[in-house]
Amino acid sequence: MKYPPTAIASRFMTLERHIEEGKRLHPGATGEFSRLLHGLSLAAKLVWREVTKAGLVNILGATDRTNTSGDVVKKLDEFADETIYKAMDHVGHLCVMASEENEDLLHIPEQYPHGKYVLVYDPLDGSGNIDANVTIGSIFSIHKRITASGKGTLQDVLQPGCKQAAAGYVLYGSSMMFVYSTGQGVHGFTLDPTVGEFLCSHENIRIPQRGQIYSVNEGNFNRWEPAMQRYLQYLKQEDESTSRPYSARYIGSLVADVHRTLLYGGIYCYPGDRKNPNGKLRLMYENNPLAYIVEQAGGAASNGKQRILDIKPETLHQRTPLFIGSIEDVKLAEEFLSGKR
Ligand code: AHM
Ligand code: MG
Repeated sequence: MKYPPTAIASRFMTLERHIEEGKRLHPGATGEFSRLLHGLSLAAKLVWREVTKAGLVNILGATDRTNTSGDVVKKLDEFADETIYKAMDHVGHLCVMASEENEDLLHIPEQYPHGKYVLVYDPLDGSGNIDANVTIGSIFSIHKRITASGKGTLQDVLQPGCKQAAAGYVLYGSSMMFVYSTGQGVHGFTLDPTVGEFLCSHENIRIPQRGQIYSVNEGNFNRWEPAMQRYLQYLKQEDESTSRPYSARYIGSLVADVHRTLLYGGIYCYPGDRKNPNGKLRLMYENNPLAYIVEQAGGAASNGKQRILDIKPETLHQRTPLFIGSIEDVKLAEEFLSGKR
């Protein structure tokens, strides 16, 4: 044989194959979980198709506009919301869904079978950036249901992040990426648009123990509590022995900011402030799935006092502060916020 099999395998590891191989690590796996991930990757491609057209067609307008074919034009975030729901509602393995775009639970239509998993998603995070062609993303979280059968309930959805069975995000950037974890490390796939396949580009991502980048909306500085202000000032002080000052990077698209943090290390913060004591980001749709990913890569995620994944959610759209990234950076932030430094 001309090429050794392992070389070919690592070059052409598709997302589909990766999911299938992962299934073998779980002897009792029925394949339902794999089909969920396939469904999500298809939904992601459908969203990406519209995202890439965003500058070409009049898709950014109000929902009541009509496009040249006479279809009602949807905003991209509403399109993404509906696309993910419709790609997943008939798969047969979900009992209920919840989306950041919807106040209430999204039930599975009666005519389709109900399964044992719950899907929670943020269809298009950072959508405020669409008009400027800045990277945006989708985030997803999968839990196993708690109730026995039939329609899923709020109880199935409101589980702490540590109970997630899988989580991931999709990045619509200069290329499109699908990053996911089922509790066996974090793996990143880049779409090859010429063949329509996600190919493994980032096997087993590990976040550096400590970084030199902080990412926060510093425009809110004067609203922060003094401890948070002191922490930021510390990061900006010059001290070669602790590699300070840190560099500042803030895209304002959570998925993109967290993705960079995952690869380069450092910390992303969305703290509480005088106006919004719990910050802006939502526990179920944003913080939990990203915390799961970053922990799986060897990092940490905290609300400043407590591990994000340990928080018991009380409501669907609850917000929490978020400090996420390299383990040492998150620990340092916690020390400042608890007044230990
Ligand atoms: P969204 O879900 O409505 O898009 O809001 C979340 C976004 C995140 O992507 C981003 O990190 C954050 O809001 C930016 O907020 P701010 O503009 O306050 O810095
Ligand atoms: Mg969001």
